[in-house]
Amino acid sequence: MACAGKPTNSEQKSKNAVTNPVFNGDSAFLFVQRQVDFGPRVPGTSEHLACANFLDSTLRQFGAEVTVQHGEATIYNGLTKPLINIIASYNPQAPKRLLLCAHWDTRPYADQDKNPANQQKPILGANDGASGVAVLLEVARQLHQHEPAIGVDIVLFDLEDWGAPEFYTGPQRENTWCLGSQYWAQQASKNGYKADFGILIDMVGAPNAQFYKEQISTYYASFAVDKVWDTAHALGFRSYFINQVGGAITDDHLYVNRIAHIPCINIIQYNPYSATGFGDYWHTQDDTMKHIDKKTLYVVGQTLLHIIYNL
Ligand code: AHN
Ligand code: ZN
Repeated sequence: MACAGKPTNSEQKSKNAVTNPVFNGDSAFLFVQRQVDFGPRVPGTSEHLACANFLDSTLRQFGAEVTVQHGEATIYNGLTKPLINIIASYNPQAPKRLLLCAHWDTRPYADQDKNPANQQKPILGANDGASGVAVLLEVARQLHQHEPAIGVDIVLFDLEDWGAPEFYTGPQRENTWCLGSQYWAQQASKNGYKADFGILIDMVGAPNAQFYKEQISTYYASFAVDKVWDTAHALGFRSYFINQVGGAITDDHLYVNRIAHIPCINIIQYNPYSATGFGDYWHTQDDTMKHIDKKTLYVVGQTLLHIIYNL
C-alpha cells in the first residue's frame, strides 16, 4: 500500500482507467434458473406471460427504461400468435449506442427429440432461450451499478423459436423463425432507431461451449466480429471464442441486419461435428439446467462488459 500524498504512477493510471465491472456468473446462473422455474415459456401461455412480467420488473429494478412491445405474427401454418418484445434502455439520449439482444421464448416442440412421444411437447429452454437472457439480466444489473459512457439497448425478442417443425408436411413459408425480431426491426426501421452495432447472444450457457465466427455476422458486420473475438482473446477466452468461421445460422441478427439495417452479429454455440450444428440436447426435452455452466455465462458476460465500458 502507498502512503498518503502524491499518487504513484500506477495509482494515477488506475484512477484514470475505465473501471471494468466484474460479471457475476453465479448471479447469471440464478437468472437462468429463475426463467426455467416458470416452465416452458411458449407464447400465448400463462407461463410465458408470468416470465414477461418477471423480465419487465427485473429490468426496471435494474434502472432501465423499459418498453414492452406487444404485437402479433403469422407462424409457419398460417395461424396468428401474440408476441411480447421487451426493450430496456440505458442512457436513452446518448447518440453512441450498443444493441444487445437474445430471444426469451422457448420452442413449443421438442422436434429433435429421439423419443417421438416428446416431439409435440415444448422444451424447457435452459440453454436455448434462458442462457442469453440471463447474461443480459446480469449485464443490466452491472449497468445499474456502474453508469456506462454510452447508451445500451437490451432487447429480448419473443417468438424466435416457432419455426416450422420437422414433422410439419404442409405448405412451406419463408422466414418462419425469428418473428419477434422481424416485428421489432420493422418498428425500429420506421422509428429511425440507430445503434453503432448489435450483438445477439444465443445458447451461451453450455459447459465448454465453442463460438465460431458465424457467417451472417461476418457478412454484415465483420468489424464487430473482430472486435468481440479480439476482446475475448485479450481476456483469455480463446478456447471459447474460436478463431475460425462456422456455419451461417438463421437467427434474430439476420433481421436486425436486413430490416433495421443495424450491423449485428451472433454469438452462438456451434459444433461443426454435430448433425444439427448444436448440442445433442438442442430442441429436445433434455435442454435443462444440467447443460448450464456459470463459467461459460461468465466468459460471454465479461466479454460484453469489456465492450460496453471500452467502446
Ligand atoms: C435454425 O435452426 C434455422 N436456426 C437456429 C436458430 C435458433 C433456434 N436458435 C435457437 N433456436
Ligand atoms: Zn431454438
